[in-house]
Amino acid sequence: MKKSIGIIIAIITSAILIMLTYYATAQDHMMHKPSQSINTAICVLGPTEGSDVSGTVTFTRTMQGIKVVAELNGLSVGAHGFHIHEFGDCSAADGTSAGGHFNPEGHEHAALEAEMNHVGDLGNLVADQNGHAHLEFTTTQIQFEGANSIIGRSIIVHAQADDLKSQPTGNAGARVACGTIGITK
Ligand SMILES: [Cu+2]
Ligand SMILES: [Zn+2]
Repeated sequence: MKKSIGIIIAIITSAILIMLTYYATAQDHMMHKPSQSINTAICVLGPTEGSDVSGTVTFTRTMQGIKVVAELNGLSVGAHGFHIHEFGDCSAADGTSAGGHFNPEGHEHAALEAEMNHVGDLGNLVADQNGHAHLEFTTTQIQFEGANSIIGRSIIVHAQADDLKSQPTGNAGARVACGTIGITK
């Protein structure tokens, strides 16, 4: 009788110890699990063949959407089409490896402000007399996750203005800069 009580106590003690160890391990995992969400991204753009255009575009998650800040140099004065293209591949000398406008929803090309457009339609950059363009806006059109995620895609800056209506590209001409969008720290 005494022996069996001893065995029962041993079993209960073991069970409690196993449970405590499991709980501590679970807590440890929860505390050290890295955040899955992406909060910032960057695109470093370089010139295509024969171009001098370069710059950066940063993306930051905010309560209102994703804030986009673009700084480009080496542009001709005036407006230049500014889009996210489907592929993050800038290997072709003329930037054509980046594919067409990022369009996961199958809409027509339009302005950034349009109700229906390509997810990649970011409108135009406008360069000053020094060839510098600065553009800032916040939008819910682009995402860091899901079907509309821009991570791993590219940004293309064009030689000419995007007219915001010609299909499928806004008639913005050659590609003068290309960069791949990547996650930042
Ligand atoms: Cu484009
Ligand atoms: Zn488009």
